[in-house]
Amino acid sequence: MKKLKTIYFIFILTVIQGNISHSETGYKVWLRYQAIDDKELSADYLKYCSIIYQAGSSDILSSSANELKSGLKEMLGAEPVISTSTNINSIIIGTIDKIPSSIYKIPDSQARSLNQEGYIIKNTGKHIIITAKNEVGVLYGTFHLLRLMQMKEPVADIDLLENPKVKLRLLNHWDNPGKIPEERTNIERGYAGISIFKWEELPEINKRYIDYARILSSVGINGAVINNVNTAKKGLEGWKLLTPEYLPKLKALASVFRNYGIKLYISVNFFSPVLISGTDDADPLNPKVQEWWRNKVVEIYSEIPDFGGFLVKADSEGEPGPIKYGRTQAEGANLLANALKPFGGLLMWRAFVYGDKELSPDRACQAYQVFKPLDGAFAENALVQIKNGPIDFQVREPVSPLFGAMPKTNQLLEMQITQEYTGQDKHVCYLVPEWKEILDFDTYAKGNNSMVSRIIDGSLFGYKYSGIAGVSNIGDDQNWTGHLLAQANLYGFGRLAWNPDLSIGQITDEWILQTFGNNEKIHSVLNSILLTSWETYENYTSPLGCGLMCSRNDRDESHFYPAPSKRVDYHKADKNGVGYDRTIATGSGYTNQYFEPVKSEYEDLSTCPDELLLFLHHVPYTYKLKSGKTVIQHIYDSHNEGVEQVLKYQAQWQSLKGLIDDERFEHVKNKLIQQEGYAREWRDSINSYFLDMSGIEDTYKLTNIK
Ligand code: GCW
Repeated sequence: MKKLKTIYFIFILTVIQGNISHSETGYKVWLRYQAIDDKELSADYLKYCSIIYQAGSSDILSSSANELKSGLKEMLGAEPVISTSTNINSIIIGTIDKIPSSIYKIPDSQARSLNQEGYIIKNTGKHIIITAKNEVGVLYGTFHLLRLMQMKEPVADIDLLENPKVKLRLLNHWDNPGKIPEERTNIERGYAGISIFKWEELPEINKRYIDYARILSSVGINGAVINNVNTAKKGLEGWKLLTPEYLPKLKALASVFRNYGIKLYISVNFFSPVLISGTDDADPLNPKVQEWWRNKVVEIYSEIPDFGGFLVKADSEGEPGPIKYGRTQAEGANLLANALKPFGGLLMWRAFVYGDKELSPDRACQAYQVFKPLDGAFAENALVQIKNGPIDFQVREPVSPLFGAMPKTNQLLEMQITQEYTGQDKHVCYLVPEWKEILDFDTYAKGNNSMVSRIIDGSLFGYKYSGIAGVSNIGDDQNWTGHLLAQANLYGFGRLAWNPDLSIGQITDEWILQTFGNNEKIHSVLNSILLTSWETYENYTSPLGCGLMCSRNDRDESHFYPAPSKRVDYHKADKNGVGYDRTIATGSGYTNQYFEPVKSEYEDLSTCPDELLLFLHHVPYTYKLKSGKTVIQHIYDSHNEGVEQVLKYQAQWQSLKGLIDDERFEHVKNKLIQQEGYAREWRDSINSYFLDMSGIEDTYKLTNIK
């Protein structure tokens, strides 16, 4: 009887759940490989996909074959067989030189247009061939084919050639190895649990490292800096990665990454010789210091021959640098770059410096003042890594004027995937639209069409090395990113790094289809939420480019709660007006760091874009925007609208009940409920602050807002 009851219960559950087969944690991210229920389509796929022919053998090729085997098994119900014959229909994977010419001869012109990581996917009628110059290209091609299948695209006529446009496509972890001092967190600015890198267990490999590498590789990321740029601040121990204790651990991680085309990089402390070996100083011009670095690098490469290189935060927020010895940032960078050079290693030197009393009192001006004069002084294997904006990953900032200002210096663009200032894991804030604006920004460094994307793909100045680095949002939460929808940021970052010209629409569609399937309703709701979420967050937190309205260290999460009264240095609000005057005429002169016509556009109040107005100008509250509204009314309205948008998201999401598995549905639902609370808090705090400051009432008053 009991058994019968159980069966009945299961039956009822199944009926209630309708077409939802199971719960999902989000662990698989976009690599879900859901069973394809369209019989015709799966029959089409099966024509080629029950057999894999592997031309050649290598670890990377095995990664491709394994991904195909598990992905196809889940999508089509049967694990493909590895065959040694090419006579039957199959998927063929291998580099161009290994593909039997009797099967297919890649036209020379095509082979020539492939770069080192590019690939070709070609359906010959009998075979789907995935080929490339190098095995890593085959792996990227494999992920591409699997992506198409997850999106239920036809493969019968597939004939494509893809090259990544950007050479260095990197994740930067701010994970802290070793003991974590009490006031620090395991991941600086991490909102998805603790680090996935288990240093106490390494060199033992856990499965999560492999899944991590699969996830990165599936979107084309080819390098990871696995520890925080803060390496010694307040007792942090990241600097210890250069000690012998850690080398076997690094080696183990590198061996996992290597199979997925990912290079291992680490952040190092500029004072390492002093910290580790007790040398008298760390002066870049001291031959003993130079020798120390050379030996250290030899030690690393003897164990990890494809080690990527170092990332350094120097003379910044307590991390030491060359200034102590009266040396320049370039002299500091070159010390390490020269040591890495014989092995092909790279040195990435961050431009995030501010606070030096000799520089302009306006923080936004400072990185340019320090780095611009050093153009041409950096070694050829050194890159200067520049945050997208001149301050610090605010929800809205102008593009850093350093882009385009150093034609003779390799540059990397640094963006933040982890949502330090954009809602952490509590707010949905899809950053692809923001990143796209940054990449599409025309610097005019060499006239029209000098977009940031062309600087970091190396084409504008013919850089030897260049690329994009994203501060990781990965942690050991089951879903990797804390907020499930933040997975879209990781996905979008990788896709944009691969090709900055991809459209927002394409990236978003790809992510939704792979992560939630092809139900039209789900698609339209997610599209609508994701594509407006950045604007929504901006609406209730930060009007008109007026950044850093947030708390420093109040309550649990810093940079999260509203604290406008503590940030007057940044927004300069007083009784008469608001905004930071950065003009040449009357302000800090920051606008002078741009090329024409951007310089004049920003300098002139009448042409300055509304969304950057308060970043660049100080105006009275009654100043009229291009929309016709006064600044103060815009502040009130946008903050009210922001909250309304969150309420709309809740209703939209609720309409998906029953269409998405319960676990993911409830997760997002709860996040949106939390978000509403925080959005209200922001709105009330900012609006009442500006009411107090300006003494001007909200004339429109959206009183319908509860
Ligand atoms: O603004 C700061 C962040 C710090 C970070 C720093 C940086 C790693 O709040 O947490 O430190 O930027 O980019 O170096």
